[in-house]
Amino acid sequence: MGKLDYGEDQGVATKDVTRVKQPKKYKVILLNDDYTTMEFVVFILETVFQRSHQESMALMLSIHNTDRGVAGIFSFEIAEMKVAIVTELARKHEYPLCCVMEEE
Ligand code: TYC
Repeated sequence: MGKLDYGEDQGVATKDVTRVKQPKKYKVILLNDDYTTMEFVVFILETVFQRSHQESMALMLSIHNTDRGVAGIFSFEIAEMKVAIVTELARKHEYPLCCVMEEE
């Protein structure tokens, strides 16, 4: 009597809320230029970005007409690697093709 009853089963309700942050994604973007051949851009889209021939043709033409286009969306490390591979292949073939990444 006279004592507060802190009954064991009446504690403050708590709730564990675990918020899992989604890792950021990055767009790998190809820029248009006047010197890289259409065939080379299609080759890049097919081999580095695993696009079908039809898809690659359509995307290449869209980049040609609008000046830029998204080749794919990846985690930071994969996007960085794709940019490096495209840049190396372009330089090896002496094309000025520009490939950059942007946070989605
Ligand atoms: N504009 C180039 C041409 O007419 C083709 C091209 C397309 C180049 C897309 C770069 O990202 C590019 N030969």
